[in-house]
Amino acid sequence: MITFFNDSHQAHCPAFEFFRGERVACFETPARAAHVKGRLLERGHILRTPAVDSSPALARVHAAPYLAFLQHAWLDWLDLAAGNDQRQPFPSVWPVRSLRSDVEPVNFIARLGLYSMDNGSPLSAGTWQAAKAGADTAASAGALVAAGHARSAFGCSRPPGHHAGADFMGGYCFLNNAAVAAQSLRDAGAARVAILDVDYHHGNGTQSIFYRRADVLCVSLHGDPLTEYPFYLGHADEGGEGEGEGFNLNLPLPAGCSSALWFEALEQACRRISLYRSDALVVALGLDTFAGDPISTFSLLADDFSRLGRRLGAMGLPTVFVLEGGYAAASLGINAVTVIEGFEEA
Ligand code: Q9C
Ligand code: ZN
Repeated sequence: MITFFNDSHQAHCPAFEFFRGERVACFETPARAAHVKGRLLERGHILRTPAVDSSPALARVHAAPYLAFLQHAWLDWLDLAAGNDQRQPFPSVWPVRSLRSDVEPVNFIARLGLYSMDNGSPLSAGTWQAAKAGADTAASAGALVAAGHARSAFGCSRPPGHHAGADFMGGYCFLNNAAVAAQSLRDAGAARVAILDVDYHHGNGTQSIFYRRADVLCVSLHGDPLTEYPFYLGHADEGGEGEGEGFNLNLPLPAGCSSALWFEALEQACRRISLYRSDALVVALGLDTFAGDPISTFSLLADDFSRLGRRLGAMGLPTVFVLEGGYAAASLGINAVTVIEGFEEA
């Protein structure tokens, strides 16, 4: 499969995150994408450097003040104090319920809190460059498929995107690559686009971006937010609002559930997408459903990833894959490419 890949993903390389109150090494690492690249090359897939600028799509799915904040965040951080190039900024305060989020403070950490849903999205010097290059891979894959030059393409993006909303980062995500791919397809003429999110975690950012729109159907299967991140979105009763009513489908599954149950949910997801009769499909390809994932509780194995790919291929739709989570880095390349090759087999 034609894959868009940019080595500047490596520029996003924070040193640590918080996990159960402790500083731990980041789960979301440059090695992840390196493993996917290695496996793609090993299996003879074609890697291209993205040549499409995602800026127009980004402007349609993200808020301008958030994009401006993210683009300048590292330099603003450096301006705060000598030695900050050796430190990582983290938000420490958030505008919940009765607080105002319509006035952007001057204080950098307060602005970081305003534009974050959690403290789990560490920034580093090259975060903007990497995230923008990742969004470019999604826009390039969308443009290629929209032009009919290929039935499918893979935007091998890092950092991931599906927790990032119109005006916030979260869950290791900064720019919503799946939303960029869907918007790129729409802007190139697809009347209806479906997004299927198979990451272990609910794609809260993607859902919220398209929640009031009928032109992009969002379907997600994921660990039940009652017990799993992102906790505050992803329930079964979230069906969309206004014009978007009926165009969001969540299929939460109990933590620890079997692959058999997961595939039953996938069937429901595929049925909903078929009914929608979309012109294209975007797959938010998280591989943290893998049995060996260090932060998740589903049990998918290699054969399951192949079956997933074949089922997606059988949908018969022009399809763009974008990489999301998956933290068993050494297995990520094999698992991602197994889905891709299953798709091509179908
Ligand atoms: N820092 C994706 O799979 N973090 N994001 C838990 C606390 C939440 C996962 C650890 C996991 C987010 C794209
Ligand atoms: Zn995930």
